[in-house]
Amino acid sequence: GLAKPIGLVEGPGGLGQGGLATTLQDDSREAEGKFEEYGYNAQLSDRISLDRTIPDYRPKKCRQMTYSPDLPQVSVVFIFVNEALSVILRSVHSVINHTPSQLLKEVILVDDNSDNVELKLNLDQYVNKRYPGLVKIVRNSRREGLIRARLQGWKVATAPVVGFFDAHVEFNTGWAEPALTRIQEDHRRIVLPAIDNIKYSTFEVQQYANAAHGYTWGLWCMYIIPPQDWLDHGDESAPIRTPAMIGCSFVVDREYFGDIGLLDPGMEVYGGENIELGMRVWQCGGSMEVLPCSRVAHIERTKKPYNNDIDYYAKRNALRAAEVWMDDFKSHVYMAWNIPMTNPGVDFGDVSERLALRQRLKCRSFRWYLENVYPEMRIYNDTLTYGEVRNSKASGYCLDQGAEDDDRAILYPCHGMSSQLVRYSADGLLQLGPLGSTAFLPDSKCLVDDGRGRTPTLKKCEDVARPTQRLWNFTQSGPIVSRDTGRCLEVEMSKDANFGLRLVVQRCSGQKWMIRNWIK
Ligand SMILES: *[C@@H]1O[C@H](CO)[C@@H](O)[C@H](O)[C@H]1NC(C)=O
Ligand SMILES: *[C@@H]1O[C@H](CO)[C@@H](O)[C@H](O)[C@H]1NC(C)=O
Ligand SMILES: [Mn+2]
Repeated sequence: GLAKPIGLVEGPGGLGQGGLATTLQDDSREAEGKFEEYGYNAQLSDRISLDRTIPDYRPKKCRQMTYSPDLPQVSVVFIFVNEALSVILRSVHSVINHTPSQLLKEVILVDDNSDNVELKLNLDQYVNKRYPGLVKIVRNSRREGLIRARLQGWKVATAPVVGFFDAHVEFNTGWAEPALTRIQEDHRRIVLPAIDNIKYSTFEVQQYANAAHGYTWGLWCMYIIPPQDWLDHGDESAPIRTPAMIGCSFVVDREYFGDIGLLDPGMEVYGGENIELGMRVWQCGGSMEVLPCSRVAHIERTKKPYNNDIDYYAKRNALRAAEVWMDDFKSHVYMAWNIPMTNPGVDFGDVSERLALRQRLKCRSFRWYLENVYPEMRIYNDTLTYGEVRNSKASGYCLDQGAEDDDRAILYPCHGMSSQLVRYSADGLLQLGPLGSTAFLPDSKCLVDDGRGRTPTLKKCEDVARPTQRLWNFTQSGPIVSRDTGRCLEVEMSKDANFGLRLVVQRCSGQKWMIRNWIK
């Protein structure tokens, strides 16, 4: 079974308090403070050996494989900001201990302007003494974000292959050889070591199931089930085709990475660059794969740096990727974030250089990529209008999917988040709630007038008994009329309803509805 549910990763989430039980009573306050600062149990990390070896979770077959004696060398880049020193050092020790020394050219630590003093002198002194000449430290004089921090590391790297990692990882035995082999065979392959989990509270390592890395239309990453042909093939050690990457670990030919445009330096902080690289490498003639024989364990922190603004940056970066790589499908990204396509309220900067790059590399269409690399994506190209829907009788209120497990649409003060995403499609469906995005997630539901009672319901579109019950006529500033019953969706004032407003289907009284955005 899967150790990791298929779904969003690295999303917001509360602190897991359970792990703190492992720390002693008298210093629990300090432990808690560090936990909140780093998003993992840093005090426990300080007590765990820097040289521990994690369990070997490679598929059995990997252990029998042999590799060429002339593999290219790798430069390993770790990026960090305000990370616990022991966690960074364990990442460094781990890669040095688990990479054949003739293959490891250097380790590059990129400090994105951390505040912690122990990450300055202490770190320098430690690595210069312990690993003289092997570890380079690059320091950003201002905070650039983790995307441009990786690019700083790439500039300094000298080996033919570069691996980029978060600085809270540990390496499995034999991680390097299969990755370097795949890149030596074809330098246009971007290789992702398979990811296992280091529990943030106990630092135990837990194996994750084989997965590819996908994303939603908001361009937020998630683990997905490997492609059917990989599953059918039945070889757990085989590379897994992947549409994009989670981003905490990837290995790439140094020159090729430069040729295809690195990561978009116009993106801020992190989020979206991992998806954009996936689209770009595939559309421009390369490929991306997860390699089950090459494994890295990673801490999913409960708290990230730049946490407060990450939604804004993820949205901004997503729009850059959409505008450059997604052709007509860029509408799906605007829909997913529930923002208009013109004047979206987000300044995504200048993308002209990225568009020129796409021209220069003569890259394929996004449609080609969807069909060949990410067929699990749901396509919403029949959408005519989308966004918040308001009634002239209650203008501060919007149609809302209400509680997720409930089948009632409601009116709720407008906030523009995805529970208030309404889509009206060419065939007359009126759908509410966040885009399901892929076959792995439930899709938004259809508004239904089943002719019984006065309450409109929300149902899975395919479950509606009579298909016409889910069809509506809707024109801007006009009524919303059921094609099945001829009744109208209307607002009724009622003392005992939430906010004094009830959503009903009734004989049309001439109420008008407005929807916010059009697909261009
Ligand atoms: C929508 O996408 C489907 C599947 O790719 C395609 O067959 C259809 O022609 C598209 N429709 C429009 C309006 O672009
Ligand atoms: C819906 O619109 C179509 C096309 O304009 C029209 O023929 C039909 O009568 C309308 N249905 C209702 C119930 O208003
Ligand atoms: Mn990470």
